[in-house]
Formats: sequence, C-alpha cells, structure tokens
Amino acid sequence: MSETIVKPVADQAALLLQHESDRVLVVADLHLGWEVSLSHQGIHVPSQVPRLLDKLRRIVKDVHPRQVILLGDVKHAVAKVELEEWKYVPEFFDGLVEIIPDVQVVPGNHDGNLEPLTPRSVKIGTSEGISLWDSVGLFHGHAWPSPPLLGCKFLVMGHLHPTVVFKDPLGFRITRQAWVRAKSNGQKLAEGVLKHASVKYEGNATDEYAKKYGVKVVDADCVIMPSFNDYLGGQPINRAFTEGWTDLYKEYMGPVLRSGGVDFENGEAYLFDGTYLGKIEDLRKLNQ
Ligand SMILES: [Mn+2]
Repeated sequence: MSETIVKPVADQAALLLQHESDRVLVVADLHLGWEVSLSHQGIHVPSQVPRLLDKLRRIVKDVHPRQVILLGDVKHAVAKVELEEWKYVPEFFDGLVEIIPDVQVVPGNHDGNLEPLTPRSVKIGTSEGISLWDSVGLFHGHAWPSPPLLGCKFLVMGHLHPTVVFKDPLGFRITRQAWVRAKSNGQKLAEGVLKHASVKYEGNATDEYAKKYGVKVVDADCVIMPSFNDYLGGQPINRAFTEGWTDLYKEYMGPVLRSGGVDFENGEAYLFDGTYLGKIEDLRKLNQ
C-alpha cells in the first residue's frame, strides 16, 4: 500500500499532504474581513488580503501543490454577508486562483453564503468534510464529519485556533500559535457519529458502523491546525481550567473534541519551527 505523508510546512500555518506524486496544501481559518469587526470597535487594521495572498504565493512556489484546500472559516462574518466581504472575499479568491487554479473549500461555521463570492472554478464542499486517497479526512471541526472520514488514518481539522501561553518570571505573557497532534479513539468517534445520526443500535459501535456505513473505523492521527490568519486571537490550549471549560472554549472545541473522541490531554503541541513543547496536560500544569 502506498504511503501518505502529512507534514506542516516549515514556519507556516500550512499543512502539506503527499500521496505518491500528488501534493495538496491545506490552510485553515483565514477569517477574511475580520478587520471589519475591529473597525466597528474603532480599531483600524489594513486589509489582510494582500498579506495572506503573499504568504500563500510563497508557500505554493516552495511546495508546488496540485491543489489548495481551505479548511473552513474562509470569511469572518457568520451568516449575513457584510458589505466589506463583497470586496475582501472576491479579491482574495481572484488572487488565489491566479496563484493556483485548483482550489477547494471545506466550509466552516463562518462560511454561510460563500458561493456567490467565489469564482465558479472554486469547489465548495459541505461542512461534513472530504477525504483524500481514503487516508486523510479533512473537516473544519465545528460539526461532525461524514461517516467515511472515520476510516482515515489521518484526520485534519481547524476551528480551534490553538495557541500556547507562557508566563516569563517577570509575569509577562507570551502567546504563540501551535500545532496539535493527538490520537483519536475510533470507537468513541463512531459512537459520536452514530448518536449524531440518531442511529439506534445494540452492542458495539464499530460493528454497527461497519454494518451501516461499510467503514472500518480506525484510531487516527489527528492534526489540529493553527489559523493561517495570524492576526487573530486563538484559544490557549494550556489554559488552566479551575472551574471547567468556559462556554467560549466549548464552542471552539467543537463536537468532536468535546466528545472525548480525540485524546487531547495527551496530545502534543509544536511551534511552527518544529519545536516540541510537550504534552498538553503537562503544558497546562506549567500554566497554573
Ligand atoms: Mn470555525
């Protein structure tokens, strides 16, 4: 069987997927138009579109993928299309398809009404995600993935915007975006997907899953991607929750992580240069 390789692009919030001679680049959480929400508060940040396109142009030139996948939350405003989005989002996509013609979107929770803002050549999937080569499942993370994804050896998601917060001895807080790698528990994820689909069954969830969907569930290597728009705030994954998770954090975790179907506490955090920071439960202890 041919091998699939999943690896972060050095110093970038971008993931390269390789299978035989095929190469696909994944970026998540661009939140185009996020600047607009700040300007409502009187903070004026210039459009991030040219800067994000420059970054993508350099990465595409370096790793020459066949396709770019935008793993959700391409735009920031959730449901209604804000006026500025009619400018930012088309401007971004027009620039992107010039850099690379093959672009696919896996929608996130912010991507309502995206279609009229994108060129016709851009493929827009569903929030249930997609799988590549039957080995990599990609979904944004705010919703349960479609059944076949649980058969993939790798699961890739965004939505969380993971960061790690450190305190130096003088009490300054330092925040860095981070990659998270964690192992999924196929059995628990299967239980989650079946419950979400309101499937009634007796006995083992993975057996039922195989019977109903024809998918052999595996324990996957999960990658939780940092947001490609580095101006955004993130969720400190090592926050010490003395009183449990806040509602906002629960929202950011999404149903898959909340279900315990991914062993987040034993997950590993990495900086963009590859520095291994440690296990999340240990990073949490440092932050008490
Ligand atoms: Mn999201």
